[in-house]
Amino acid sequence: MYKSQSITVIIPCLNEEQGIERVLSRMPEFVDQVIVVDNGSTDRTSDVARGFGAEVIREPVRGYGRSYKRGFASATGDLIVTLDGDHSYPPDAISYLLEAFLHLDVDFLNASRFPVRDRRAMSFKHKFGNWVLSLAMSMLYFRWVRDSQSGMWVFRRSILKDMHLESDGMSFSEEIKIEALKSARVRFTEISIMYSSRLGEIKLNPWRDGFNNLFFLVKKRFTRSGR
Ligand SMILES: Nc1nc2c(ncn2[C@@H]2O[C@H](COP(=O)(O)OP(=O)(O)OP(=O)(O)O)[C@@H](O)[C@H]2O)c(=O)[nH]1
Ligand SMILES: [Mg+2]
Repeated sequence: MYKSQSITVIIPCLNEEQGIERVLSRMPEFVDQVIVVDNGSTDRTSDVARGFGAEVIREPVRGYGRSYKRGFASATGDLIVTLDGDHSYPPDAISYLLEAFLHLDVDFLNASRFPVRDRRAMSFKHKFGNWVLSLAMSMLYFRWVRDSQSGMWVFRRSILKDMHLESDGMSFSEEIKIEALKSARVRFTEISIMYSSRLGEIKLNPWRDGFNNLFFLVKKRFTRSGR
């Protein structure tokens, strides 16, 4: 519990035995439920997560978005906090984000990785790609979004029932922000966190995922569900 709100943390993982150990060892004690959604990892991710007392959910179908939707269905907290299993997002920032969330009285808080302080954490190519995708989202939805691709968010679980989340892949991260931004009832804001280099092997394919995300953004904006 954090200031009378129960907290669920959800972490999607695909072969993150190294990262998940570091993330879970730093999980604050006030977190009530930790869910690790594993999509068929072939390493010790699930065993490590269970060893730390996390609920491990196996989702047979691959995909970042798919695993989040599976995790949401099992979440019980008033507030949901998300982050990657690769230890690039800081578990130490959870209390800072919750404090900001309650203080700013919002419904969806996006943890922005920008400005990137650790030079090793993100290549120029990734920074540029992120900038293009955030600019595209800002222009399409008439709202300045600094980090449309961040994987760390805090939101009220109750807002999920009005969201139309279709993406099963990496575009899920921008889709959930679009759904939050679009709703007049959801107060959305962003604050900056410290982002660092991932542990373990890279899963992202920058060109493929970058173009897919751009295409998804435009498609969602100009089809019925995106407006
Ligand atoms: N369950 C599940 N998790 C996934 C899948 N793909 C990626 N992930 C996890 O989702 C998180 C984000 O993926 P990353 O590969 O770190 O993507 P990224 O943060 O954009 O890229 P990096 O800069 O390489 O860290 C990590 O915890 C991955 O293990 C998937 O298909 N299923
Ligand atoms: Mg990552």
